[in-house]
Amino acid sequence: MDRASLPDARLKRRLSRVLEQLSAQPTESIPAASGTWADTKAAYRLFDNDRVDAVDILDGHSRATLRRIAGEPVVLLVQDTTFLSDIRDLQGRGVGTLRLTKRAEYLLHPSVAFSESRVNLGVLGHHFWQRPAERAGRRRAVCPLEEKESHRWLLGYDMACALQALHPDTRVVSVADREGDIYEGFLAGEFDERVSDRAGYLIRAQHDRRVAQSANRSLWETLAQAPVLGQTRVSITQRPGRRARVATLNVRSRTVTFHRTRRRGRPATSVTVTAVYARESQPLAGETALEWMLLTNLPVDHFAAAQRLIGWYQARWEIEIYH
Ligand SMILES: [Mn+2]
Repeated sequence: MDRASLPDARLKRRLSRVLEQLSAQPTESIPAASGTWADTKAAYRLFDNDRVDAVDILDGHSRATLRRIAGEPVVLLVQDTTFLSDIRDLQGRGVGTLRLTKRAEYLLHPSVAFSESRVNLGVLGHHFWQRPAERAGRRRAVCPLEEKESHRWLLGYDMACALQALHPDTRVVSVADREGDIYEGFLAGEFDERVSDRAGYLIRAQHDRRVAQSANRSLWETLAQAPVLGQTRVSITQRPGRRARVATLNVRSRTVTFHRTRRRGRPATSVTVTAVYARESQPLAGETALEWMLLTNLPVDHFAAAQRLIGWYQARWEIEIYH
C-alpha cells in the first residue's frame, strides 16, 4: 500500500485501513465492515475524494506485478469482462440474476497476469464502465469500433504488447475467450520482423469465418479436414449440462487467411492466423463434444506446440476464479 500513488501520507494510511477492513469481511456492507461510525465516514470520504482514483490505488500493485513478471519465461495476460451489480439493489429484489438489475450494472474488464504454472502474478489494469441506455443492437450498427465495447479487447492486447516491449526475454501471451474474437485484433497481432514488441495472442474463435485458401470453406470445416497431429487428455469439471470427465481430444492445426472486404471507406484487408482445433474424439452419449477452436499468431509447427497452447488456454479459467 505504501507504493500506491496517492497525494499524501494521510490518504495512504486511510486507504490501507479501508482495505484491511473490507478484505477482512468482504461480504459485509461498508458500515458493517468498517465497525465504527468514524471509520465508515472516513471510508466514504476516501471514495468521494477527487484526488483518489482506481488507477492510483492499483499503481503500487501494478509495479509489484511488473517486478514479478520479470523472472517468468512465459506470462499469460488474461483479459475478461465481469458484471458488477449494486448489492443493495439485489437484496431489495430478492432472488434474481445479476443481469436483471439493468441500471445498477457495471462492467469491469481487467487484465490479470498468470505464470505458465497458473500462479496469479497480479492485475495490470482494467476498464470500468456502465452500459448506455440505448439497446445494444442499435448502437452496434451505428458506432465506429472505438466506441463499441469490443474496443476494450484491443486495449487489453495493446497492454500485452507494452508488456512484451518491457520484457523482451519473456513470452507475453494475451489470452481471451470467444468475446475477444475480433478481426482488428488479428490485424494488430501480425508479426513484423522489424517490430519485436508484438505480444502473442491466444483467442477462442466465435465466428465461423470464411478461409481464403480453402476453396471458400469456413474455419470449422477447414480444420475438421486437417490431419490429426496427436491426442491430448484434459480433465474437465462438472458444470450445468456437462459431466465431469477426463476427455481425449484430437488436436489439429492449420494456418488460415481471413479476408475482409472494403467497408465504410476502409480498404480490403486480409490477415493470416494459425488455428488449433481440439475436439473430443468420443463424446459421452447425450453430451456435446468438448471442443476449442483457438486462434494464435504464435508458431505451431508440431504437436507439442499445439498442446502447450491448449494448456495456456485452460489457464484462462483462473480469471473466472479471480472474478
Ligand atoms: Mn468472458
